[in-house]
Amino acid sequence: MPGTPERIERLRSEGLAALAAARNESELLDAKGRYFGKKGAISEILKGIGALSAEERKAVGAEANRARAELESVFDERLAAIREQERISREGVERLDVTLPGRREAPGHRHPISQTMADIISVFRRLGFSVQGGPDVEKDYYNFEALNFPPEHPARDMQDTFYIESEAGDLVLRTHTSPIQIRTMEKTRPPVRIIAPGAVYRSDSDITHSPMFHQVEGLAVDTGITMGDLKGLLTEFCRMTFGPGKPLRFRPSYFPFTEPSAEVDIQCVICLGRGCRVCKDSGWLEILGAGMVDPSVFGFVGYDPEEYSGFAFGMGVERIAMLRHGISDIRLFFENDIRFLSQF
Ligand code: FA5
Repeated sequence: MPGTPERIERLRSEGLAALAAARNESELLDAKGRYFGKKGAISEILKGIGALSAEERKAVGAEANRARAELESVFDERLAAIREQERISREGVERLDVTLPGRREAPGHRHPISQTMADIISVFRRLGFSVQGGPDVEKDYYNFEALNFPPEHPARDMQDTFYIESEAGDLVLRTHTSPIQIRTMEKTRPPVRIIAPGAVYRSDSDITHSPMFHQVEGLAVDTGITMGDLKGLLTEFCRMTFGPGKPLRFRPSYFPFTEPSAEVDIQCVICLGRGCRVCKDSGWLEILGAGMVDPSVFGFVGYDPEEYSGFAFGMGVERIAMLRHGISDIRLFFENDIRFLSQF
């Protein structure tokens, strides 16, 4: 029978249907024989191709070869599936090769920042502090105003703020964890001893600054609290976190919500104080800001500054992790490179 593209198409689809319908190996071989085996209809067409005109020969040849290749590949798949089915019904089970090596699950672990955060929290828990939380999207009032940053105050520029569009125009991504000081004092009376860990956001990026990073805030308010208590606590924290003998220094500083204010630096672990690009040649890396709670902050929460005093601090978790592990670029923490993360 002459080969036309229409006939080849019909044989191709009949052949596919016969392969799909075959229930065992012999029905499969039968379908092959009829359609594309040595004496099958498509092979016959190819054999008779010499009788066609050059143009027809090309079209019919290409079509028939394509159909035969497709049928052969479906045949191979069906044959493998039918043989496996027959083997399973013969042996009753799927084959289990107990000599193959096992596939071990790679156990994960916590991210180095989460580990450092958990360690910081554990140190302060042991020192009698409880843990508080607060929202990442914060009201201007809590992030700035109640912390004694009046609107338009130049100190607001110390923190490169991400503003959130809102009707009242009063939302920001919190630039520090200090708003939790206000939220805590609004709902509790002294004595207060809390820490507040969490993510904070600033438009800031280089080897020691990340646009999203973590802080742990601390606040203690009671009668008779002094700067000596603050220094003692932070010195003990550093001893517990970095081990004894790690040089640290208190430096005078300024924050609108503490007076007096200080910053604490730890000797740079990368250069051991000699000066490098991580510590900007100073030999020190700043880990936290701190100070005695400014009496005007107590005014916002209704605490009597004549009766109570307190200290507060806010530490950078990434900086502490960098110092503990000798890491020279903060951005490594956020690149999710498993070769880096699996070292911790
Ligand atoms: C503050 O954020 C104050 N809220 C800290 C504070 C709390 C002072 C309570 C007084 C009382 P500062 O902007 O310096 O301060 O940030 C605190 C720490 O966060 C820094 O010492 C540093 O360790 C870390 N830090 C600041 N910016 C970044 C950043 N972009 N990336 C990573 N760490 C940062």
